[in-house]
Amino acid sequence: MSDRVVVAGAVCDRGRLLAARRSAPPELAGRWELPGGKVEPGELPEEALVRELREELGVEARPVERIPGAWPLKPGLVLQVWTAALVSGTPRPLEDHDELRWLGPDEIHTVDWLDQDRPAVAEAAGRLRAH
Ligand code: DCM
Repeated sequence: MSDRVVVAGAVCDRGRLLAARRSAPPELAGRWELPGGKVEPGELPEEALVRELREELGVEARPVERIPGAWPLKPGLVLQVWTAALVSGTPRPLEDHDELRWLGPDEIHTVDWLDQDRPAVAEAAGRLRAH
């Protein structure tokens, strides 16, 4: 059986990347991540990303492109990441997070990212710098 996918968004706006601090579970609380969540059966990853960003942040976002790679989270669960553009709304920590921060390319390392998010964060930060 194939792995269940967790999809996360490298949400970019005006040259900055959105970081979200997890409020749960206890072993992940306080660490920073690219917001997202599990793809539901019958959903495309891009659809799941739009839904999760709407639920968690109260924004409309548009998936732009997949960041190559897939990072194992635990047995049967794998992380995939898309860059995403903010279409409307101002992100607020509605679910799962207790703080949000917009980070410029030189601020990427100022928060304690989840280990599994770091390769995609580095790639997204490089793309911010290039634009
Ligand atoms: N997860 C992660 N990195 C992200 C988003 C989620 O490692 N950027 C992990 C945390 C959980 C699982 O995926 O183990 C499901 O996420 P959630 O609890 O947000 O649905």
